[in-house]
Amino acid sequence: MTDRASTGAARARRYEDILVVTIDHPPVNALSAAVRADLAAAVRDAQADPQVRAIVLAGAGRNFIAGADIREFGKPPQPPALPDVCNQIEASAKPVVAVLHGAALGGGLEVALAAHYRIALPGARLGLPEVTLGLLPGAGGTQRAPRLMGAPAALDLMLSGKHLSADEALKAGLVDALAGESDALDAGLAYARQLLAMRAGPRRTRDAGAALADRPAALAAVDAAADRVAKTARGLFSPARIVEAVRAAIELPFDEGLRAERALFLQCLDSPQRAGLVHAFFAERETSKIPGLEQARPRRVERVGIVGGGTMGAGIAVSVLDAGLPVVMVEQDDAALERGRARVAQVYDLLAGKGRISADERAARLARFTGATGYDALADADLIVEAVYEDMDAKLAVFAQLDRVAKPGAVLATNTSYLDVDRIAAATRGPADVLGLHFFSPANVMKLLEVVVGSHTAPDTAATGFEFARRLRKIPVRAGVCDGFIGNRILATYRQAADMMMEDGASPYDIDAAVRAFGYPMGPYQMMDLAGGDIGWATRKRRAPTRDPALRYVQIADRLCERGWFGQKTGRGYYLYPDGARQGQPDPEVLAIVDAERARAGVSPRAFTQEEIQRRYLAAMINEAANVLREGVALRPSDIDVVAVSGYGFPRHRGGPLHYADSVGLPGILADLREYAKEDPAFWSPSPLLVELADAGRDFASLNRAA
Ligand code: 3H9
Repeated sequence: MTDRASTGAARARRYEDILVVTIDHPPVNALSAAVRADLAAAVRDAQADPQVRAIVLAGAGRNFIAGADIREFGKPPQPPALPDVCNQIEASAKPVVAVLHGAALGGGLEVALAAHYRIALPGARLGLPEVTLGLLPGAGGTQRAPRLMGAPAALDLMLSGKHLSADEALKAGLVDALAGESDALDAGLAYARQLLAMRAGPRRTRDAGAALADRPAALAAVDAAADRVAKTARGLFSPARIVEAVRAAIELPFDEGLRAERALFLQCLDSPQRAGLVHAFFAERETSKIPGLEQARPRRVERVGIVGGGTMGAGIAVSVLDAGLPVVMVEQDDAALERGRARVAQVYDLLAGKGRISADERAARLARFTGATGYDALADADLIVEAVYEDMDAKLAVFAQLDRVAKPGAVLATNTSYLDVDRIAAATRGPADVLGLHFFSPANVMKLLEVVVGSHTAPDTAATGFEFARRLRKIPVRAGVCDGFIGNRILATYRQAADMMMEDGASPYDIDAAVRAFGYPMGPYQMMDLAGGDIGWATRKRRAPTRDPALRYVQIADRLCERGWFGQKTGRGYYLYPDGARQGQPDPEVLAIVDAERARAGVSPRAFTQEEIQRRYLAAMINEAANVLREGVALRPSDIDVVAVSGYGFPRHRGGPLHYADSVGLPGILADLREYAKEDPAFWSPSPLLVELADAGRDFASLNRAA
């Protein structure tokens, strides 16, 4: 029986004396204005209805509630506000039970914390992940969670953004019971009936005190968290505010604590970091929406072949094995195959050693791995990834073999990081079956996967690439064919800008420090030392005959490589790594080489401020990103942002280079480029797309909306 009309976002229905309010707002029951209004009205009406003795809150579909509606942030607020709805739920004179299944996250968990009782179904995931969006739990979460689970556990939950399983939530004190039933409605009704039978009334979290009874210990946990955040949060805005809100939960009466939380929440909501992180959230979900591929059906992939057992091949193998698929690895001889197998086993040994996977899981994953030294072993593979070294002739030879052995309809992928996928495809009789799958190292860890669609790649081949990425839990980004695709092409440009600054007077250490100060975990020279300078050197030597003499070429990296200084693995590169240290030390000999190169190039060095280094680095990045977009190599600005954030360490809270460009304003970026172009027009020439957008008063985001 339906008791009241609503917009349908939350339905109220009475089962004898229990009112069940079901939040039904696909896809994830986010707390939109309509949901909040319906929820508030249902709880209010229930107070006055003598036939209702208890209230059950549940979610329709796959989740309880995934949180506040992220799409509403930054827009004018619409009543009722979520904190008020939560307070109203808590104030109910009739007991309220929340039944959690699927996601009970952020504002969703806060609704549950305001309820008087919580039960969780198997598979429920509970969390307060607001920190990942630059926010803090702003509907009472910072005040109620510590009252239930204690300050240390609540701080850990909110600062990490992690999800807890139903079991973990029970142990932590966040829920009262695990439901035996698999149906939320049945479970909620059964629990509410029990409460009524026991004459259990409302039990308000605001009055729960035991978990915070030891005030000095709780405050010590807050101080410790404040120290930790100061050391590790690298310029992030919301973590320190989360800590302060929890301090308020301990020091202030409940209502004052709520007010403190609200003030801190609004600071976060207004911060550019919140805008950047929310942009990154939606951008990641947008990458798989490819115009023209909506109708394409991915091909079935049950068996995967991998050619090459080096670092990349082995990492890809682990990623595929982790997804539950069998792998056949092909290497050229037994010794190379054994090394490949050992690399795969080593990853699992490490994971098992750290307790991340059980011994059984390790064994099961390795059991799905087989190796061979002949291509015929790939005859029944549905998808084959070539991961041999970066050389066109080597790749062509592999594809000629794959063309011979692969079954009809098998998808053939190359893991090249910059070579021409169309040329590789042309080595086969079926270029429609060929695409690039550019994994990032370590391939079993890095989320980004560039799906390179060649001029002959069939739509269902491309769709298979995206579906494969989804199974591997990667973030796929569509890229067109060009030298370096999206990520490496842009990287080459801003590295060149860094090299030019180095030759003009900034030390590699100044440049790294400026890039870290912007929010990157490491600077470009630290990164090069980590990756190994030899690979880039080999590429530069190969490309030397075709290099455009009109473009400036900085030779400092070559001078280091000629000495065998390839970075961490050789104990020195731009930095010194004495006794295998991972943290490098500045090297006076490198500075002397840089000086000598400046003299050789006829440059009189000048000083660079940290701000100038950052501006040039970003202007180069944004300008090349605009070219990549203009040429259609990337589909939309937000795809480039995803590549930079998930593959190249661009600080997530700044959203990505093009979101960042919009936030500082395109006219300013263009003015910088024009200024720098006076010194070197060939390198700094502004992208026509950037000029067009800036002149029209538009931003990159307007292109996202159009894509
Ligand atoms: C908060 O709660 C603040 C409060 O403390 C204070 C307020 C005062 N809103 O991820 P999926 C969309 S902050 C709007 O692909 P899955 C998503 O964009 C919030 N939309 O599915 C996508 O749309 P589309 C704290 C949302 O099954 C679709 O739903 N909560 C929201 O892989 C499917 O999403 C969080 O941070 C939302 N809250 O994963 C949780 N969530 O189809 C954020 C999702 O158009 N959400 N969408 O592309 C998640 O972590 C995952 O979406 C979830 C499902 C695990 C729930």
